[in-house]
Amino acid sequence: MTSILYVWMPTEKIYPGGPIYLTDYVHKKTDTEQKILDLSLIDKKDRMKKLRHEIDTFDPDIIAFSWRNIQLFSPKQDDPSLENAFKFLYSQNPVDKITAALFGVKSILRSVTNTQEIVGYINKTRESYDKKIIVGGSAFSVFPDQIITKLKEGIIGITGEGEDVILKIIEGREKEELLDERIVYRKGKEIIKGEQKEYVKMEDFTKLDFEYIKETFPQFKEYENSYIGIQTKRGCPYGCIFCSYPFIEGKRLRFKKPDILAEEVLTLHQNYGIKKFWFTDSNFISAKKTIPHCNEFLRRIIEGGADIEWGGYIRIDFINQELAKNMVDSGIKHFELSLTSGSQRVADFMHMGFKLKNVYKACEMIKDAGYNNQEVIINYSLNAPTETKESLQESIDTYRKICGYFGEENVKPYLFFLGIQPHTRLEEYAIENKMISPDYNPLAITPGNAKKLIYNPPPFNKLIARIYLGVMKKQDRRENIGKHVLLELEKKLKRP
Ligand code: B12
Ligand code: SF4
Repeated sequence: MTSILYVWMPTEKIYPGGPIYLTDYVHKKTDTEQKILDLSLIDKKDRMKKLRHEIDTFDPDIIAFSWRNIQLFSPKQDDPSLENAFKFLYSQNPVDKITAALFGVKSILRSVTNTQEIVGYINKTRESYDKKIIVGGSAFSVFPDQIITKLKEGIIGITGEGEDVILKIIEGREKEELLDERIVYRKGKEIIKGEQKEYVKMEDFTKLDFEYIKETFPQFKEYENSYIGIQTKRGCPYGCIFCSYPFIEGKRLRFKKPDILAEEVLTLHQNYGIKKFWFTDSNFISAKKTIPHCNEFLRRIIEGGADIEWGGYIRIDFINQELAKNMVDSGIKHFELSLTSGSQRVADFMHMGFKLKNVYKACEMIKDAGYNNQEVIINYSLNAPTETKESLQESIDTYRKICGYFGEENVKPYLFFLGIQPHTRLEEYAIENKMISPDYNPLAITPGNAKKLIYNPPPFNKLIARIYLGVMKKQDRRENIGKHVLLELEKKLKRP
């Protein structure tokens, strides 16, 4: 009988959905013995010792490292890294600049050290373990070329979904026989990649076996009060220029059956007391085709009488009245509208594929559905490609219009800057416009590089950064940073 040890690489505590889905799938198709070890829950100083101990006692035939995050900083409004990056780059106060530089060095060190730590676990394991090592997870999926070159030769990386490729590895197929999957491996300096011929058939997934999961993952109980990730579908048919999700999951939508999904939520709620769920799809509601599926899933949760709270990335431009009602009644935590820009022209340039008039119609539906004062978050990336003074004003106008539906006190514009990621059209655009060089290293975290990879070009870079820093200085405005930045920006734009 084959055995696999899955190792969830240390990151800020988050439910290890990837390895859990993999173990459940493998369990239903084979008699493989499996175990999940979550290194995030173990003190850093004890992690290597614990890993060695598990390898010695469990003696797995395959070690499957699951690596979720590599970019620990994020260009969003309440992340201290953004505030400090802006202070360092644009503050006119020399003391602020020095303090920010020190913070910057610290957060760069944190990111670099975390990456080195993770690469270290994999490569050190290789030194004393001569069976199969495989690596997957979303960090690997976004940066396969950069990561595989850091790992010892012979280790197999996998981009994207892992269910079927793991089955083939369990069957004993060698890397040369896996080129019909998205595998990545190294022969000296040469990187060899396979191409996935068939998606995993998500529509055939059966209900997760939680008793088995608790057995293979004894640390599961540590997550009972956290958001539990439920993936309802894979793929996103849109092509927003900054987004790498279609590269990770593919463009074709694949759905898990809604009755199975609802049963999973209800079982977790009723038998394990779970109250908080995150629908971890690239986008829970995206194209029109997703609407009937979302409706049936949410309706079944409501009928099951579950008192839960849920979140997820959603687009509302295609929702219908029934879905608006089901979202409200099933316990949506807040409406997070991923608009990116409130200017139709800029949204079109970014290939976002929505029409603002449909967003407004959807707001009306949500109101009519008995909306009960949840927060409405508008995700905005100010200073997006082709931004002008007029388009900035249009985003402010859109914010006001949405306030008109839900009340100013409930609407929170949430600001983040676009990050330039591999496998995106924005990366190509930035190279074409000489913002980054064609041979840039997306993982080199130097202050110069970080500045380039956060998309905030002139002429609005300083203006927006300084307005943001001004707002951050006032404690009472930190509650709704985005709103105050927009209002200040409007004042500045109106000045002759
Ligand atoms: C949902 C989501 C969130 C939710 C998570 C909610 C929750 N409770 O789970 C929220 C909004 C909170 C979030 C936050 C963050 N996220 Co996020 N998130 C996602 C998203 C959309 C889906 C992740 C997911 O859970 N998928 C479902 C599970 C089942 O899939 P999976 O883990 O990928 O596993 C599959 C495969 O990867 C593979 N696999 C996994 N492990 C292994 C191992 C082996 C050996 C093999 C063969 C295969 C394999 O098989 C699995 C099943 O098919 C992805 C983008 C995407 N489309 O993947 C970004 C993503 C994972 N997030 C990312 C980041 C950076 C973050 C943040 C750090 C952002 C920030 N700075 O705040 C935080 C970190 C939070 C934390 N504590 O760790 C990055 C990670 C990569 C990177 N660039 O570093 C991604 C890829 C987005 C991106 N393109 O940059 N996120
Ligand atoms: S931003 Fe959302 S809608 Fe656009 S491609 Fe990414 S997941 Fe799809």
